[in-house]
Amino acid sequence: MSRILRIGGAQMGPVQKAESRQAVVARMLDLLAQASAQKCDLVVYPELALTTFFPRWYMTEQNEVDSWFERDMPNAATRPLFKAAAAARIGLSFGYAELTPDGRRFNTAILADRDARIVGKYRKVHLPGHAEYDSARSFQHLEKRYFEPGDLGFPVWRCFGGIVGLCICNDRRWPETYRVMALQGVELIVLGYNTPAGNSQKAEEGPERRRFHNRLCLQAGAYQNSTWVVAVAKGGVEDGHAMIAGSMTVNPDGEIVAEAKTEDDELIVADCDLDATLFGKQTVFDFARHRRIEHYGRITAQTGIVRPRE
Ligand code: CDT
Repeated sequence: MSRILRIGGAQMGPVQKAESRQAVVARMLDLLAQASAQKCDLVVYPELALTTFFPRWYMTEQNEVDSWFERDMPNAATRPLFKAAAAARIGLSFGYAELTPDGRRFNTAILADRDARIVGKYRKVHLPGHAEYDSARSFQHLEKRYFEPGDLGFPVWRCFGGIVGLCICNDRRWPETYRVMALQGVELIVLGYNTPAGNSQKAEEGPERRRFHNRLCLQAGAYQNSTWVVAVAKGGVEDGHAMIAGSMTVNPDGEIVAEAKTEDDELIVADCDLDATLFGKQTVFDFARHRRIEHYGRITAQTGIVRPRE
């Protein structure tokens, strides 16, 4: 049986601070309608899709912080999206800020099947940035202030006839992210991202270098783990802060097969043959034959660098 999934990467243009969840969901519904017209099986939206990228704003009032979080999923604002996806028989993935009943806060993404049932949840493990206001930076990135690191690891799920995993934004820069999922046989990794167009600590680093790093990580992650990767951005300028956009789908050979042309709401569509992951997994990246775990202990035994003694 063919395992070709048509996947829509639903890049979103900027979401301003003042934009309501309802207005954002209306845009997401429009992208879903485009995906449906193109017969997509799954549509993937960005990280923190429902709001602006609020971790760039320093906040001290917990009420204000919590206004960016969702207590339930689906909820009143997102229910129309789940309903429309179920009616169109299209799977969904998107990111949002999650506030749990016991008061924990995570940067979260969900995967829903064709009945719009949530079958997978992932909480971002690699939180970038800092926890306190940093006047040395040209702008803030306060994910370590507003979220705790994900506590669910890197699970994968049998869904859409294949094995699917999620990660979020900065996770894509870390080879461990892909490898832990690949060790569970992952065939498709979907992720959303909000990447600033500049480096707050290095003025000379602009959008071109940032787009290069984006492609470098996604293409290497796909190739080295023989998996499809669908990476979907929020782009454009949010309240004066530019982001790189550049959503793409990468095949298990590490080649880009679809790429966004704009920095706005834009659907990129690719047919992803999950069987195309098999060759790499059975040859160069046949983990069972070639991995040498006796030499990898440091990967889990230490976090920072330990240099040899002088
Ligand atoms: N949202 C998010 O994780 N952004 C980070 C910024 C870090 S800058 C290297 C990212 O990896 O794009």
